[in-house]
Amino acid sequence: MSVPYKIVGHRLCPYVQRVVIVMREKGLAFERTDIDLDNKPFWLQDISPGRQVPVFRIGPDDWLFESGAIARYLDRVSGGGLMPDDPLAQARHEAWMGYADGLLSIVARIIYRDADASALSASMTELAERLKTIDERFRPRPYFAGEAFGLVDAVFATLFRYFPVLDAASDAKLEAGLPGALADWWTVVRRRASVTDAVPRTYEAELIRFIAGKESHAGQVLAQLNARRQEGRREQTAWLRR
Ligand SMILES: N[C@@H](CCC(=O)N[C@@H](CS)C(=O)NCC(=O)O)C(=O)O
Repeated sequence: MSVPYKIVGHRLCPYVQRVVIVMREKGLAFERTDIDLDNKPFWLQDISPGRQVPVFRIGPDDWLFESGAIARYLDRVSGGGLMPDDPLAQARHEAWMGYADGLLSIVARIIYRDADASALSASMTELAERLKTIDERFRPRPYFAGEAFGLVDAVFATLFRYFPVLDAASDAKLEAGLPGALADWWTVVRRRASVTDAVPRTYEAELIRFIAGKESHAGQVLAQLNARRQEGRREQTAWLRR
């Protein structure tokens, strides 16, 4: 009897999304269990040495960790196509995925650590500058991988998905300010089924609530925004009942 592929993840985690996007692109069936990272199940340590997600079951009691390793493995065992065959092109894609990880670290700094408006603004500026660098040196044509969607597109998609929410927390606007080629790429990729299916329908609202629970400046701004929205909804309901 074959054992289904299983992903242990978290509803909002960008690394989990990479694996899910690959599974969807390949049309592979899987089961997904999302866990609470503030209250990790005891069994996580048995299957994930760093107690992180994603973890991926490839067979009975056989688990893989690290999103990059999982994604590349899945691509190889299902006929390839998401990474270039040429070693040099492959190395360049690896390098840009590493660059995307650097941008995700800046996003994490915004969510968890930037304590005031000026720290937030500096991080947003850094993100905008790095996006400009991507546009200049690794311009999508029309995908980052060329004619076909690839793993590097999946990785960048999980990063770009943060922008509307970060923009709501700051005066700087990443999404509206995207350089032309990146804006065109994002318009297409954000609607791709594998990308939309990698997160819950309520992703944006959940992300806002998640960040609003943090003590960072972005957290405080989004908590106020949430409170205003709730107040607006209460007033609307009261008006409808009057
Ligand atoms: N390098 C890892 C990073 C995974 C990661 O940072 N996962 C986060 C959730 S997005 C996590 O499990 N955090 C819990 C923790 O570090 O304790 C990968 O690519 O799989």
